Amino acid sequence: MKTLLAATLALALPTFAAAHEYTLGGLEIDHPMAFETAATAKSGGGYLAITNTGESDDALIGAKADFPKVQIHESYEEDGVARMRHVEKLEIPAGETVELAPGGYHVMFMGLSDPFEAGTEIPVTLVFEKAGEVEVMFHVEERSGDGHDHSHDH
Ligand SMILES: [Cu+2]
Repeated sequence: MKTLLAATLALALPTFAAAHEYTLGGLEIDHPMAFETAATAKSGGGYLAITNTGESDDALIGAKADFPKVQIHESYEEDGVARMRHVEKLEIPAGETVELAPGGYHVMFMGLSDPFEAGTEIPVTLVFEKAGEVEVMFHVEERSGDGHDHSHDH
């Protein structure tokens, strides 16, 4: 069983590593991903880039996934301490790209019962103020080891 699983993962890896994107109206959603989490992690961050190729502004107003709580967050620093706050509405101005990346905006998946494992996918519905909803797959990727550690407690 273990061998079979390893073989399947190896076959699937090139696909997972490749960039993937989605479009919804004038919005282009590029490479939704999350990093694998520690076994005890109760939350994990999701990252992606959203480009508004349309003529009018839009906004990301939420995300839905199969976890007890999912919110759009913004990381910031206060007195040298890394903190996060819930963002009700993340503006995606016409003609601009907004990146959700470690250290900034992210989709926060909270109340995990199992850790995120590299090579798996998380289905997430992104909710936009005007364009509506779109389901995308967040690819779970390995941490490089020397990158930013975005794990944090709530
Ligand atoms: Cu967060």
